[in-house]
Parts: sequence; structure tokens; C-alpha cells
Amino acid sequence: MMLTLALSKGRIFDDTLPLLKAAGIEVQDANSRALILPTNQPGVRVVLVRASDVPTYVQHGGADLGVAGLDVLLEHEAHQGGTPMLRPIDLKIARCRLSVAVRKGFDYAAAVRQGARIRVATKYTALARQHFADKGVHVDLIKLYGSMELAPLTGLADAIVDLVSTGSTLKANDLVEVETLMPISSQLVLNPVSARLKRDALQPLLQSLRSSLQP
Ligand code: PRT
Ligand code: MG
Repeated sequence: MMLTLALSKGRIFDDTLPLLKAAGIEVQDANSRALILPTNQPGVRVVLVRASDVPTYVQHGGADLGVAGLDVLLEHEAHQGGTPMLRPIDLKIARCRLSVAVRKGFDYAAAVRQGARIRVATKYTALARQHFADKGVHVDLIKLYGSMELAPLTGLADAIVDLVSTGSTLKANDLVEVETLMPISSQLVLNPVSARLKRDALQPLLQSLRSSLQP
């Protein structure tokens, strides 16, 4: 039986490799251009997909399991009618936070207090919509696919909702963080059918991952 694990190139791949290694799985040909990578275990392979495609692959069985940021996972779930996916392990990697940021000098508190309509640019439209609805703030959401930081600087938006880690990207663009929606880390997500049908292969892998997370 083959287990297929979906990962995205970049920080998730880089931070997942050591966890897999500690669990006895070594990804091979990691620097090739191939999108399917074998591992030292004949029953485990890795597929490389876009970060935002990991939940889609796992949900529809293109992969049995995957690693996705909580940001990507919750946004995916919201667009799929809110049904939560199975996520048995918080891997605690690729940590950051989802925050609201505005241009330095923009009085966010006043705009919110006055009940003004604010324009918010983000890749996370569902999470942003929910956040501002909970606060009772009227927003016009502007969907972007990247470089959110540019939106307040060009007058496209008053605020952005984006990931912040060190804060240096905001700083370099004269933006300030004014609110945090939630802390983010990467989650192991499981296809529900695989969870049942491939249980015997999955359980030891999940167990080793859990123990490799213990400090
Ligand atoms: O790049 P692509 O469009 O394929 O996908 P992606 O951008 O979603 O992938 P990737 O690898 O950049 O991010 C994958 C996951 O890493 C995200 O879904 C998050 O869960 C997690 N993660 C952790 C981050 C960051 N930290 C992070 N700092 N993802 C993005 N950033 C970006 C942020 O968007 C901002 O532009 O880094 C910038 C801020 O960083 P600081 O350190 O300057 O604050
Ligand atoms: Mg990126």
C-alpha cells in the first residue's frame, strides 16, 4: 500500500523534512524538478503542490495526507461550506500570525469606531470577512493573490489582512500591525477515506510524527 503525502515547496517543505527524518522517513531527490518524490520507505511518497492546493489534494484523495498552514486550511474550509477537515497533529512549524495592518499614520481605531466602511485587501477573504463581521465593522474586501503590502501604499485599500512573522516586511513598507486574527502553524491534514482504509499504514506514521514533536 502506498501513502501519498502532499507538501508545498518552501518553508513547509523545509520544516517538514526534519520531522519526517525524525520519524524515519527520508525524502529522496528533493532537489530534482520532479513533482513526485520517493522516500526511503517504499510505501511512502511525497507530491509537491502549491501551498494553497494542499487541502484540495487531501480532500479529494489526490493525497492521503498533507501539511498545510492553518491560514490556508481555514480559508479552504470556509470556501467549501465550513466542513472541517481531519487534522490530527499540529506540527507547530512555519509559525506566524494572521494580522490586520495599515499604513503608518492611518487611524484604524478611529475608522472602526466611527463605523466607517474600510477597504481591506487580502488573499484570505473568508477569514477577513468573518473577522470584521464579528467586530461589526463594515468592509469592502479586495481579493489579491500576493504582495498585499502594496495595497495600502497605492491607495488600493485602507488595510490588509496578511501573515506576519518577524514583522520586517511590514516595517520595510511603512505598515503597522493593528490587530491579530489568530496564531498560525502548519497542520497535518488527513483524507477521511484514507484515514479508514489505510489506517494500518497511517497509524505508525502519525505516532512517530507525534513522538518526534515531543521536546
Ligand atoms: O508562494 P505560493 O503562492 O506558492 O504559496 P504561499 O505563499 O502560501 O507559500 P509559502 O511557502 O510562502 O507559505 C506557506 C505557509 O507558510 C503559509 O500558508 C503560512 O502558513 C506559513 N508562513 C509562516 C508564512 C510566513 N510564515 C510568512 N512570513 N507564509 C508567508 N509569510 C510571508 C507573509 O505573507 C509576508 O509577505 O512573509 C511575509 C512576512 O514575513 P515577515 O517575517 O517579514 O513578517
Ligand atoms: Mg509565498
